[in-house]
Amino acid sequence: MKPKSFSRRDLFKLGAAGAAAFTSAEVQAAGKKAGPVCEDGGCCITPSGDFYNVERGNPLPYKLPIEKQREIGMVRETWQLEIITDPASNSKIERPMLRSNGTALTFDKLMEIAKTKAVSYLKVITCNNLADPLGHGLWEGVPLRDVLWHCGPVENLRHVWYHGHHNEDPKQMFKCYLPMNRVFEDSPGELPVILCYKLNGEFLTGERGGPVRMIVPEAYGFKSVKWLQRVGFTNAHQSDDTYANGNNDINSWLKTFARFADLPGKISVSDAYTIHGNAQIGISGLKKVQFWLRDVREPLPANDPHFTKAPWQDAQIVPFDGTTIAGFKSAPLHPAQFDPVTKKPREWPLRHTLCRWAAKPLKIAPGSYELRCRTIDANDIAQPMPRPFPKSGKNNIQKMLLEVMA
Ligand SMILES: Nc1nc2c(c(=O)[nH]1)N[C@H]1C(S)=C(S)[C@@H](COP(=O)(O)O)O[C@H]1N2
Ligand SMILES: [Mo]
Repeated sequence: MKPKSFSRRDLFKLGAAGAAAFTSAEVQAAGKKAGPVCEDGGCCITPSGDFYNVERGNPLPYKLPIEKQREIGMVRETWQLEIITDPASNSKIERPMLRSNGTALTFDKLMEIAKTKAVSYLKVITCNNLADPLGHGLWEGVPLRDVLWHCGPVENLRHVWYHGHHNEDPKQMFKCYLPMNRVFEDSPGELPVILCYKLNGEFLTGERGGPVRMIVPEAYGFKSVKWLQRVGFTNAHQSDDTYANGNNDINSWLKTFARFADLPGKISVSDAYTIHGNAQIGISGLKKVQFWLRDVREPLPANDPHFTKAPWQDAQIVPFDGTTIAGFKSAPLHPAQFDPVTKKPREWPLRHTLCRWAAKPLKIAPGSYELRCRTIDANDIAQPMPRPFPKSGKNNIQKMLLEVMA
């Protein structure tokens, strides 16, 4: 069985169960192509059009006629971002940015700020309701704080919320919250939340969330709101996140896990079999990827539902190969990820990204096998940890079947 079909099946299951977080339109949109698996190169860059979309909206804003897109600010020439205080709150800022009096942030103004503030970093986008990453690339933008400071924040500011274009229909609104301090400072080694306008050196397409989307480096995809239209300062102490209302844990930071590439499920005994795939590096980092090939005639380890005592074998993480990203016309690589002098990654693999792994080619005796993969995080803890609750990001030990023919 091909691992890609797991993800499609997962989607259909979600659809059939009417999972709370997904509208059927989202499931259909996400199901239109399989999640990309990077099969070569040293840093897994997904071309913009190969991302797997998770999107609400009927119609989708980037599919509207171009005149309408111009009217609503879905093209760079007419895009505007409003920054306001929450009308339901007592937050105070000195200079809101409003469409009504011509002070909203335009794309040109954003580019002006970008001249001194823009950064680029690698980041994987993964939906916390889906098993496979949606895509990985080099995102460029301006730290959100560098725009918010222009508004003169004063007091009663506990969160910012932000939402995208939603056809002026409150039911279609996709909204997220972030704590004020997450936006205004980054802990050492952490990346900033950015107002993002480029992926892999090209301006964002509408399908990818352009003209401007939020990118929240350590979070699952739902925090990275597309078609960004409005940011609000609020004194609310709790979030009213679209995904929270969809029965998800919104404090969901990226988890560490491994996935198989699209490996053949049937081989001949004379074939050398190379087990390989991708791994997501979550907030706990990644030390190792491991696999376990089990002849189905052998018993499963007793009383060990998460296979902690199985004879796992180490695979190798494919080293960084910067040739692809070196070719992108992008703002400086963020110093939390890359040394500004050598341009080399500070560690490999990098947190919040996708890497490749591969095992040495194997010769396997005829028979039926189960093949599994898992990760060991930077704290030496096997991931996934047995967590039966999927509201904060899927994370399972992937299994595939392998037949070796005589
Ligand atoms: N405006 C808007 N932004 C959105 C969404 C949406 O439906 N509308 N979906 C979110 C979810 S749930 C995910 S997982 C990511 C997916 O990003 P991608 O389509 O670029 O892969 O976008 C997020 N941003
Ligand atoms: Mo999502």
